[in-house]
Amino acid sequence: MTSSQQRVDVSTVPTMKIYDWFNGPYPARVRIALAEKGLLPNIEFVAVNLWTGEHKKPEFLAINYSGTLPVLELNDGTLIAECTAITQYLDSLVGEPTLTGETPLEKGLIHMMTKRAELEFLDAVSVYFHHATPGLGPDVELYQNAEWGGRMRDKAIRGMRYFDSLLKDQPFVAGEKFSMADIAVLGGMIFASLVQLPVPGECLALRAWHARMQERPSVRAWRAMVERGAA
Ligand code: GTS
Repeated sequence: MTSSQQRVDVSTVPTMKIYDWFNGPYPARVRIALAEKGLLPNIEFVAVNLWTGEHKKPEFLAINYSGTLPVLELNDGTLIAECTAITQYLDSLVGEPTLTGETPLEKGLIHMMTKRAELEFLDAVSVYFHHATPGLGPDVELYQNAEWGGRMRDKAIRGMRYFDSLLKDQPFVAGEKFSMADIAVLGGMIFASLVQLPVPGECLALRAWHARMQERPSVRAWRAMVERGAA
């Protein structure tokens, strides 16, 4: 049986929980993936307040050892953390086309570019935020290293230039199709915008791709949820 034959109809998927924070960049990745897959109606969102450090309290660490958002909880209590893992699960569950690839080559390239989007861009912006800015505030940021944060800021800008160079020659981050890798770079753009880290002016291909992404119904749906606030 192929993976697409194992996928089920959205209407048969039981309600699942997502622990997240409404305007978080990593939560955005999963919210956009959910919208792409038509799964938003199946989700009960549980707000975990990052600004009060709820994600570092023992109650939440029991849900996710890493103390990060988002986390998916299935209706049998199974917990899946990490945006890539959650997206992989949702993608395998329902719907066409896939976000994580159909062929072995697509799967490999999408996985590589998603990891690269995290390592070279999104995670670097996150480290910059937590170390070289006030971050989530003194009660949550118990250790900061501004020098490391500054280096990660420079790394994130190099990452933007890298994705710009890639998008000069192809429409999407992993090639010809929209995928989880585009969503990961979008996460980086969302975080960069929140921390006022500008995209270099000469990154025209990255800017054009970003403008195109804003037209996707899934990205519009995510933005509408952010505008509605914590839910
Ligand atoms: N590798 C994790 C993933 O992919 O899920 C990273 C998740 C992550 O860093 N999430 C952020 C977090 O929990 C949420 S947000 O900043 O995007 O809203 N940060 C809190 C912290 O203290 O690190």
